[in-house]
Amino acid sequence: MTKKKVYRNIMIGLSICGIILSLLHYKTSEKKAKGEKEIDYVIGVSQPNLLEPWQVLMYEELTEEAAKHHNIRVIYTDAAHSTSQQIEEIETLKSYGIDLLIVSVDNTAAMTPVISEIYEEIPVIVLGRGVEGYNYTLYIGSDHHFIGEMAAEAAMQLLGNKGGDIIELQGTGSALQVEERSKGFREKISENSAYKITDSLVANWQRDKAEDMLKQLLRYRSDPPALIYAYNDAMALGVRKAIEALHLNGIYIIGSDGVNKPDGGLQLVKEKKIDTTFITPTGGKEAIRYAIEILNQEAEIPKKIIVRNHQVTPTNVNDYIHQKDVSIDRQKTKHVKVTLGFAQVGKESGFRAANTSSIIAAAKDEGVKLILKNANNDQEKQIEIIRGFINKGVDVIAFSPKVEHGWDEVLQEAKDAGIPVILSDREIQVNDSSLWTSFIGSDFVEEGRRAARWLVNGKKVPGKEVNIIELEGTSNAAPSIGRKEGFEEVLHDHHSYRILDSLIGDFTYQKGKEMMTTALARYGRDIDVVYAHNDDMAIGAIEAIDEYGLKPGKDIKIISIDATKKALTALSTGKLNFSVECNPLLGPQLMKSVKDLKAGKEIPMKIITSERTFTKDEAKQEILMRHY
Ligand code: GYE
Repeated sequence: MTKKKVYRNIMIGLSICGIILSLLHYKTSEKKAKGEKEIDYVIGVSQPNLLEPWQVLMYEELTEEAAKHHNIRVIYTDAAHSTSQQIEEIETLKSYGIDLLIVSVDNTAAMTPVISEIYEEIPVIVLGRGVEGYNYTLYIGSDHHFIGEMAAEAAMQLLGNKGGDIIELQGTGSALQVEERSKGFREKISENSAYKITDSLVANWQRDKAEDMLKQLLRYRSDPPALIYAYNDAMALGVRKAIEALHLNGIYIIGSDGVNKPDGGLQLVKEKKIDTTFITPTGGKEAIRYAIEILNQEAEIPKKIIVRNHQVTPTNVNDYIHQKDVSIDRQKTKHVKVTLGFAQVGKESGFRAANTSSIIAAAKDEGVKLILKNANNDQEKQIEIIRGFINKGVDVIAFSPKVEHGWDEVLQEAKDAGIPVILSDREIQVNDSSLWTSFIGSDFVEEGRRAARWLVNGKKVPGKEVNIIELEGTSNAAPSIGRKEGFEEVLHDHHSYRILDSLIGDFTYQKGKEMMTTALARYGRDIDVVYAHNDDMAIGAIEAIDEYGLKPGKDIKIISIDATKKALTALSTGKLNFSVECNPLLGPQLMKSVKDLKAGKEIPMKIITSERTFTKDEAKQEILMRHY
């Protein structure tokens, strides 16, 4: 079929969809042939509907940002709440030859395989609402579990200890973010038995449907609920209309999205039609900016950008209504002058050495004044260093927290001093999540899952029972906790795999070797596999196995995390069997965030790095390019 016919069929296909909001009237080659402005890239956008105000805002942000970049053309599609139509439109966009897809989903289960498939051919940015797994280039959106927790805290503040009955009004029944939000809400609410979720309804994000369902539910209800939590502001407005129609009083309403438009969440809070809402950025502007970076193959692209949500109440609503654009525009923050105090956790591993080098090099490249001090794996020392930065009055503080707990006091001091804090490579647990501004690092639970998936997929170890020795990192450190959780989560469904023993190797070569020697003395040839939370402990274990008289990589399989060069070398020689990457090169992203912060921009709540895994053959290729 000639290109002309393909083009004609696509045009027919697209017009059948009947929902195209803007369509290319030329092919790039034809455009170039006519000598008109160069179009470097064609980007496809697939939205599940343009009925929700939040999706409309996403479209507006996408189009506004796209208009600034004259070397791209964007095709927008709107599936009008039909999953089958959204799938059809994505196929059409693909057949048209787009260079990158930006997609927002409603039906996670149906859209995940479709996105996985197109991701095999072109980059995909998933926007606002997630999909299962990691088969996409970049996710930009909220942590929906976190939004659910915020809503629960707001509900408890509104109801007080008296508590009361709560109705939950969800968007759709088949969306990952609805499940995550409900889980976050219910987990937090269940902490106090005075609160009871009596009903959970699905109103498809629609105001009128919410109104009708609530009227039906409450019309004959003798005891109305104390509070209704609607997953978007449109449904929250429907709740308000139903309550007014039934002449009910005293029912609190919580919404979500915080769109600044007529009948949007901000106006509803201002007009006291709802009690509170949460700003849920659509990520539309960032999606276009990252799309161009991806297509230009610029610097490292993260795997996930988790935007920050803000609670809006009658006391702060005007601040948000009049808020200026806080989205990040690198062109404007490039030359910002800033001083960063970095409290490095220690020098315990190859990862750490590469991480420190990356931070120093990136500060130099970005013109950031860096004061880097090393705590030598001592939390008290790290707190002292942070206090020193506060007293010095640096612009931003960043640190790699040795462990998850014990930071509330010193971070409160930083907050009181007006100094934002960025967590580098490890997260923390604090009572007030506003004590830290952003986290840049890995998904440790996924790293643990990847290690276990390699082990259980395919018969890596002969025999029925597989006995595993786990070498854990520093106790109570986020990577140790997450890697253990993810590994055990996968093993949970494979009963022939069991962890014989877990020993603390503290992420160091020396302790890793000592612990492996202890394990060999205890279990000897019963050991089939070693799962090491990092390479340094794995290398120590390899030596201990050698000295014991067994062959590492053969008699005992070894899995490790970090994928530093020494691990890749052991992998290529067969002494290690599988390596999960944990990216230490956080410097460039950290410096961009530091400058954006100083420029008054809002940086993401979390930036999760993109990471791979390596088998023996893949290691041989990677080693040629590795400098750490
Ligand atoms: O895996 C290990 C280092 O915090 C992710 O700490 C980092 C971990 C890394 O000692 O090698």
